[in-house]
Amino acid sequence: MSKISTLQKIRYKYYAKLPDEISGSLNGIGIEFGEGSEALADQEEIKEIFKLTYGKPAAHFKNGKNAISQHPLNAGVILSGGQAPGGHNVIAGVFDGLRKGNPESKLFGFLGGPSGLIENRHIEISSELINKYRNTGGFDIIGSGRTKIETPQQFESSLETAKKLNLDAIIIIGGDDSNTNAALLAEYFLSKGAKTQIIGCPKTIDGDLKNKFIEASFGFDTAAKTYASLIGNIMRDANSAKKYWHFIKLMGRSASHITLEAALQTHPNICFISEEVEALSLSLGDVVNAICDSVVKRAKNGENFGVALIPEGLVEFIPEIKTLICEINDVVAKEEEFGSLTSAQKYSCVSSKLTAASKLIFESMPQEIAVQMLSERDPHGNVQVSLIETEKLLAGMVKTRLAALKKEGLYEGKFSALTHFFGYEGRAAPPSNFDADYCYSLGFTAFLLVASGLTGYISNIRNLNRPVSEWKAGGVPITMMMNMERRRGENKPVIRKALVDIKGKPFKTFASSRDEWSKKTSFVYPGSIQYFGPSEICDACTITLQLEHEPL
Ligand code: FBP
Repeated sequence: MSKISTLQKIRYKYYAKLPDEISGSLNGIGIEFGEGSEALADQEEIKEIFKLTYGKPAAHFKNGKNAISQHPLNAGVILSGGQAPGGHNVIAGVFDGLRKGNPESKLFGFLGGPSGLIENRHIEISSELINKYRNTGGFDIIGSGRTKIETPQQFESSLETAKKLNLDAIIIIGGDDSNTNAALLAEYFLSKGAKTQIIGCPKTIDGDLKNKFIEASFGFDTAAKTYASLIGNIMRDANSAKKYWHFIKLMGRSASHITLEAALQTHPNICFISEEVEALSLSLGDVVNAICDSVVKRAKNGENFGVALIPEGLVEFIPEIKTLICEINDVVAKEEEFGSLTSAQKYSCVSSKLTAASKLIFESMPQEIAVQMLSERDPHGNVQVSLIETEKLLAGMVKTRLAALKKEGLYEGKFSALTHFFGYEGRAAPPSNFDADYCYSLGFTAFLLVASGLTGYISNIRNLNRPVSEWKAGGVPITMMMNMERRRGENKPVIRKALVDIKGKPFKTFASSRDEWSKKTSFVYPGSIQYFGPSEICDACTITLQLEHEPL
């Protein structure tokens, strides 16, 4: 029996589309440059760090005089960080571009993320290999990893690998932190007189690598649609059985873009957007009360069921918990042996060193959740919010509060909660047509940037709410998206993360309906992603992207 699903076999044959301006002969593709660029903020400090790559102009490819080198090139590719649907198509786009430029060109894939470059673990990508991965989800063709290239030794080893493989370019497919790393590597290689150019590609399901230059990170479309489909199924079950409240936590790290998109698609009874929670300085008690309010009102209508969406980063945005997390970070950083302590020892060590206010919150949490807050930070210093079971914390607190309301005669319903966490269900899903085309275009554009001799740029496709034929391809200097931020006690240049803009159209659209949704069952069931059929269901982009393109 074949190990390949029928869908996968058929999807191999999907012909990923390119924007018209870059789909013809390479001889007919010209490049146009804008004016010199500036960083988003802290320009002087960033200029000082990126002496050789700072200030370059954004580039745009269009029909015109040939600007694309067609010499044989050797390139390497790295998948960095969490999986996002479409990564294989980025590699396919780079591969096809290289081969279109010159059949002698070679593409190497570094294994297991950036550590593959540092340790020179690689494979050569052949057309037989890439054909097995076209339009598929996952990063399994070469694997991914979260190693950050940061020590002088790691930079040197990366350079050694690039020299050994005689690399003209390395394409780094990653999120904000990985693309920051790409910019640092580009600067380092230039400073060493190395020929290897570095180009980034914007990846992350979280949707937080976007700004006025990057309209969306790839993978967001497929992942958000996958979660919306699952949430819709749960809603339909809830509306059939009419006996459970479902608390659904959704991936997305700090940003609530995924949760917001899922809410726009499915109309839940309750949905928190972390960025608003922070702006309004809501306490954990306020969050619990907001849920109870909906439960009580719906119970009065005889509807003892509902769905609440919770972004995974929520706890970081509740001011009192944010302070607690900062204090925990300080304790963990100062305790050298912290990693080797047992969970119980970690708990009492932290608890004994917190301020009175934080200690009160820490100790009032169920111990298993408090311990989740102590888990190791990721290599970029981020709290691993996916490991904190906020959905269980809230379901438990709501239950306790409702029991108190019942005693006071303010609530008469029945409350039974089920909890879910959706993240891994969507990160490696077969890419939607949007992501299949977008990723292929990003990869092909990365090749064009390499063949145009650029370094320290991120591949950039715009006009994404339009048909693919009208998309615009180009590149933006990574430093243009940077500012200085405090990371692990030091000021560092980083790409500014895009959180949900609570003045933006997607949030406002959600906010204008949520009161009604909280009382009245208004669920929408989007169903699963469609790959074949009418264009309005197969090719539509996310509601977020559509709304972001509309005037305010
Ligand atoms: P990236 O930022 O690397 O794209 O990862 C996204 C993400 O899926 C987050 O939503 C989530 O918090 C995190 O990865 C979980 O990562 P891991 O599986 O490595 O713990």
